Formats: sequence, structure tokens, C-alpha cells
Amino acid sequence: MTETAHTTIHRHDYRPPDYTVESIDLRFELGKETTLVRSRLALRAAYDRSGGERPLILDGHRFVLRSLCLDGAPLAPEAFQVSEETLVVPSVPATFTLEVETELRPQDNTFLEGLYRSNGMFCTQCEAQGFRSITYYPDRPDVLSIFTVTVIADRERYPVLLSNGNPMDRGELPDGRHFITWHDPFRKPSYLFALVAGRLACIEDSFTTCSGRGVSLRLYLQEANRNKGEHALRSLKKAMRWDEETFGREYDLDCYMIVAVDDFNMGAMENKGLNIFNSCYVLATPETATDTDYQAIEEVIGHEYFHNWSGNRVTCRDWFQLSLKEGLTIFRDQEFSADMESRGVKRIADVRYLRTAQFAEDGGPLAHPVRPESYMEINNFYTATVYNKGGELIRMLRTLLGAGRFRKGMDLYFERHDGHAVTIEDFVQAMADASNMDLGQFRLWYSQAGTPLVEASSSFEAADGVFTLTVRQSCPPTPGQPDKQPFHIPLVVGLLDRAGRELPVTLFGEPAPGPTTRILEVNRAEQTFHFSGLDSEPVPALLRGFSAPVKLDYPYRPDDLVLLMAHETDPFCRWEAGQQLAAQVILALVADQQAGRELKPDQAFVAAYRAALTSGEPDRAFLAEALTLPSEKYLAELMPVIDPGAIHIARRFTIRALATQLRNDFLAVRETCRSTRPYGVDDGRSGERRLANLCLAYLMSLEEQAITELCIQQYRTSDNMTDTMGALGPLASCDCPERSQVLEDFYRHWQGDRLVVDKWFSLRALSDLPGTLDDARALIDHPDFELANPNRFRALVGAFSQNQPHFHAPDGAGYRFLVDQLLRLIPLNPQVSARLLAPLTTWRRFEPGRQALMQQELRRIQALPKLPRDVYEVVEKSL
Ligand code: B3K
Ligand code: ZN
Repeated sequence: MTETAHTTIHRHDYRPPDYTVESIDLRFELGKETTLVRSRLALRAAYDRSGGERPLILDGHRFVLRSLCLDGAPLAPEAFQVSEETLVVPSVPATFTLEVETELRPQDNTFLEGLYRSNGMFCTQCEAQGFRSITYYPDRPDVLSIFTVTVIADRERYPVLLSNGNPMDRGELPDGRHFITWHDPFRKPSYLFALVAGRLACIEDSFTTCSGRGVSLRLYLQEANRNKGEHALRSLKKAMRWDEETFGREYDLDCYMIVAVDDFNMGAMENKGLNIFNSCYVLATPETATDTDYQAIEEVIGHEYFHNWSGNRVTCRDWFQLSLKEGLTIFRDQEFSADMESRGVKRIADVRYLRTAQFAEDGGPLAHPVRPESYMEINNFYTATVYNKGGELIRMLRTLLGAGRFRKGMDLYFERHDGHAVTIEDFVQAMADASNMDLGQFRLWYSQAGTPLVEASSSFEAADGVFTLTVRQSCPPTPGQPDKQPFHIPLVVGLLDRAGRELPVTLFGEPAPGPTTRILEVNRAEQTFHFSGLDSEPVPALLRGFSAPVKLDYPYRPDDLVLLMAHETDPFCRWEAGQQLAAQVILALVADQQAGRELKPDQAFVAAYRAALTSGEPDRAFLAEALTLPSEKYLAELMPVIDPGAIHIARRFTIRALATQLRNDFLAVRETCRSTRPYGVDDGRSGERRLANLCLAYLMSLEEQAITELCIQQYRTSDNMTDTMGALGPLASCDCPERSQVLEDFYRHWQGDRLVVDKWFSLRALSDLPGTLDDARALIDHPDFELANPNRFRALVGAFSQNQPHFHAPDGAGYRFLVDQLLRLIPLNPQVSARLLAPLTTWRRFEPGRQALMQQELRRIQALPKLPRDVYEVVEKSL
């Protein structure tokens, strides 16, 4: 089969492996030009051979096969067949050893999958199917084996040699080389294998587990970054303690290693005992990283650590089960961050992401269930649906079961399946068994794609004090799924009176007043709930905590929303009320533009925002969230036909209207949030900084010289990246003479720091100013632009594709720019290219003009000869 003959893999075709690997011994000789890999597999037939012999089929590609021996004897050329992607040995004994020697060129591996080089070091990325580019192997997650790995390299250039588990042996070799042998006592699939070699600094710490075992923690990074790893290590220790306290999960090896690399396709990788991280999720100092960066590091460090149980100890049977580990681990990292920060603010951030990224996916041509039915390239399924919607499903289970029974279910799941490769069904079954609940209908969440729409309406019978809530659910068709069955939806609700007081939620017929918050189990297409004991018509607070990943439609009046904004107890609902109000106002301005009407500020809306701004809300981060208008992308989600230009103008108009009328309030609140004390990472002031910078951003929309000076002053005096970016963000969109000086100054100062230079590229690519596309084009030729470095490519081209007005320029120039750059990236890195295509795949959501331009660009890619599978799948499915 050639790389262009793309086949579809179906979940229903799953068959257990014919051969399992009892153990694997790997020996890597890392050379300057070529790397030699010797693999010795102890294999065993896992099927009943009385029914006939089955061939041994191993996965492998992109290397040179040097030799092949079975039970010590070289295999004759006619005894095996090599194809583009496999090695087939038609006849093998029931148990045997296979020795394979392969030759690789990691320095030429720009795919960043398998073994590759980054910044003078060797490293690996094997999930999902990278191991097969190292050697022939049954490269599937249900083949678990014991790995022993010897790494040999030049001692001078590669003093640090790492693999999974514990070091067993080390020594010197002729020609200035040395070796270290690692042994991992835990059986694992090949996707969790890792190797690192380089000249790296190491910062160390230790952790004592709940049962008193000492674990050595080691973080490896470039010598120049030695001072930037402290936060990551601190986060790791927090995560280890949290998983013990929250889920009773203890770490299991003697050491835990994290390595930071500059060239990485994704965020990080949970390889057993040896996590490999994109350096952007490790390195931080107050001068180089923002508060948001610090939080993201804590979250990703936690995420990879939590995988040790949800992913590594219990792994996936096949890749259709990816959400088994990713959804669960996302849920775990979200809960970890919620416990470390402000729970409400964390929930809001997670919902924001879900509603932009995942809802768009669900509404587009690549929509797929949390457990997909088929794929061409599994790397295309590391999606917001599998991860974040998958996380929401776990959260709904906890809501439905209650915290206690949910924890029992988790314990049962780990107890039953430790050391095995299992399915999502096994997980749900453990939850059902631990709770005695019927989760039959709940399982549909895993198999049906699309975002359910929940339409609620209400009526009030004043005479008997009964409030009736009618709930209808539906789900739009998605590719391959024209009709959907009703979902099992936990709808968490509360009731407020007109003074904003919380009322008991009493179901009709209940003898005593109910609790103030209640889980309604919605499981039919239409349902009615009656609440009694009410003196007057209440305002319902619906979907508290965003209790289900649905679109909720309830005909709130603006004054209901204002009431909820001021009084609702649930932070998500309180925030959501403001978002809905803002969305109503902004979308009305979009309609005004389309109808050629003059735009006017909405005074009731300004008043509601003034009330929030001056409310003295103690959670400053929450207030910042509440005052942030819905993003252009989210507003687009709410429109039947997206008009990106009109959305941008309407949103800018609203920002400016608020700034004009609340100018002094913004200035005053900013003042109360500023501090003369030096920055501290854990100084508890990140909420203040966020609010102060939001106020500044509003004020900068006024284009007033005095404000611009304030902003430049903040840039010049800032002792931390949060405030520096807080000033630079608005300046990058400000048409003032100082803009270019300040950006130039920033670049010169940080030229040597890759992660900060990434920020600089993004600032320019995200600017509102008219010349942004030309600027982005010019930056492609900047000496610091690196096509093959995913972070840099994303910082410029990826960021530009998120710049709604410029990317969606009516003449298609933004689309053309993206595709011009992707045409260069595709041969180097198909995986990253396929991901960055996403903004073009939603073309159906736009008016005919843009539709045609977007399709035209997709066709330019489609026309490429030998399209890699990753890109092929995205283009074919979206056209
Ligand atoms: N499991 C990895 C992702 C691997 C991506 C492969 N294309 C990171 C994570 O989710 O923790
Ligand atoms: Zn993960």
C-alpha cells in the first residue's frame, strides 16, 4: 500500500492481537548520521493454533531494515514480506524470539513523530503510532510488554541518556561513548515508550508518597533555562499530593522525569515515568511567563501526571477508546486546577473553550462522537470532542451519581482494570456497578455526535403558586447520523425571586421544601417539571455549573439576565447571564449593520456593566471574566450565517461604548487593582492583574493620548510578563506612532528567548490594524521565523488564522495566506498541518462569497500530489 492509498479503520473491525509481546529489549546506538536500533522481541501466539496458523504482521515504516532473525537464525528473504507499512512473516512458531535491526535518520525527521532531534538532543513521540517508525512492532495499545532499553551515545555530546522506568546498568564504551540501560517493571503499550539523549541540565526534587515511599523528581532542560523549571516541579508535587487525596492514587516508580523540548507537535506526552513536554508547558519565570502561562503549566503538568493512572496503568484497548484516558484525564486536571485556583473561574474558562472549539467541531463536517466509529488517521482525533466533551461526560456522571458513588466507581474501575487495555464501556460499567444506576441511555453520549439543543419555556400559575418548566431536547444531524435519540441530561437548576433571593426548589407533590439547587434528569424529547410553594413568578437559574454540554435556549428577558448577573449564586450561571445579555446586544448591532441602521449603545446594558464593574466583587478574576465580552468566535457560533466583519465591528463598537461611558470607573478599578509590590507568582494577585489589564484594554479602545501614555508607562515599568503583555496586547492594535517602537523594543530585549519571541509573533498576527495581513506575510521572511518549529508556526500562522476580521477578509487573502504557508508545511509536518486546517473546514457556516473562497483554498491543498493521510482526511471530509 502506498502512503496515498488511504483506508478507513472501523471500530467494529477490532480483533484482539494474534501475537503478544512478552518482553522487548531495545538497543539504540545514536550516531551522527545514522541511528541503529536493535530490537529483540519475545513473542507468543495468543490465538488457538488448532484452527490454523496465522501470519505475524508487524507495523513499521520510514526506516531501513538491516536484519531480521527468528530464534537466532537469519530469516531467508522468501520467509517474510515487507510492504510500505508492514512486515509479514507467514509462518512462525507458537513462541519465538524475533530480532530486528533498523537504521534511522532522526536528524531528518521533521514529522516529530517517532525518534527525532530537537535542538541538539534526541527525543521521541510515540503516541499514537510513532513507535512503528523506530522498529517493526505490533504498534497497538492492547499489546502490553516489559521494556528494557539500552541507549548508547557519545559521552561528551549526550551525557544524559533516559528511557522509561529505572536505570539498571551503565558504563563506558570505546570511542568516547557510554551507555545506560533502563528497565520499566510495568507492562506498557508501545505508545508510552520514550527515549531522550542530550546535554541537559537537571533540577531535582523529591516527593514522599502517602505510603511513605520516596520518589526522585527530575526535570531536564537546556542549561540556559535552568532557572525556569521551578514552577513545573512545584506543580508536579501538588499534582502528586492531590491525586492521593482526591482519588487515592499513589505514584508507582522510584523516579519521575520530565524533559522540556522546543520542537513538539502537541502540549506534552505522558510516557511512563518519562514525560516529554513542549517547553512552553515547562519554562517560566515572572519576566517571561504570564499568570495564564503559569496556570497552563500547572494544568498540563497535572494532566500528564494524572495519566499515570488514567491512561498508563489502565490504558485503551484501541484508539477508538481514546476518550477513556483523555476525557477522564481532562476531567481530573480540570478538578485539580479548580482546587488550586478559583473553582468558578476555572469552570468558566473550561466552558468558554468547550463552546468555541468543541461546539464548532460538533457543528462542522468533521463532527464525530466522543467514541468515534471510524478514522483514517488517528492523529486527527485528538480533538476537543474526544478530550473536552469527553471530560464533560465524566463530569455529568459525577453529577448524576453524586461525589461519593462516583469515587466508588473510580476505585472499582482501577481495581478491575489495572494493568489492562480496556474500553469506554468497561469504564461506564464500573460506574453503573458501583452506583446501581442504569446508565443505558447515558451511553448515547459516547456514540451520538452533535451538540444537543435544550429549549426550555415556563409558565406560572399564581393561584396555586406552581411554576412549570417545559424542556424539549433535540440534536442536529451530523455526518453519518441523521437521527438522534434523546440524551440523558442532568439539568441543574435553581430558582430566584425578584429580589434575587434563592428559593427552595420543591417538586410538585413533595411534602417539604426542596433544596435550593436541584438536578433534573432530562431523558425524553419533551418533559415538564412542576415546582410548587412559590409566592410569585421566579427567575430560573438553568444549567448551573454548565451541568451538561448542551446549548440552552430559554427566553430570558433582559431584566431577568440583569437580576441573575447581580444575584445568582452559581458562578457559571451568573457569568452566563452577562454573556447572554452582551450577545443579545452585539448581535442586535450586527443586525443593525446588515440593515444599514446607525449603531447606538444600549443604555440598559451599559448600566448592567457599570453595576458589575463597581460592585466590589471580591473575586477579581471572576469579575474580569464577567466583564469580558463574548469572543468573536463564540458570537459567530450563535449566528445562522456568520458575518465576521460585522461581528468584529459590533464587538469593537460595544467595547468602545462601554469605555466611553465608564471611562472613570475603568480608571478607578484599574487603580485599586494595581500594586507597587514586586510581582510574585503565588502572591494571590493574579485576579487583580487580570482585571487591571482588562480595564486598560477597554480604555485603550478610546484612542486617547493620555491612555496610550498610561499603557506605555505600564510596559516600561512592568516587572512581569503579565503586565507587559497587558500593555502590549492593546498597543499592538493601536494606530499610534509608539506602537512600532515598543514592539521593536520588546523584540530586541527578548530576541534570545524562543517562547517570548513566539508571543511577539502572535501579538503582531492578532492585531486589529488594517495592515496585519501584510505584516504577517513580511514576518514569514523574518530571520526568527522557523517553518519546522510547531510553536513558531502556530505563533504566526496559527494565530493569524484566529484573527477573525483579517483571516476572513472578504477577498480571501487571509485564507490564501494560510494555505500558502500550509503548502510549505505539509511535506515537513503533516500532523500540525492537518490541525491548522480546521478554520477552513467550517466554510458552510459563511455566506456564499466566503464559502467559495474557502473551498477554493481547500482544493488547492487537495490538488497536491501524494497528500499525507492526516491532511487528506481533513480535506476530503470537509469538502
Ligand atoms: N497523550 C498525549 C497526546 C498525544 C498526541 C498524539 N498525536 C498528550 C496528552 O493528552 O496528555
Ligand atoms: Zn492526555
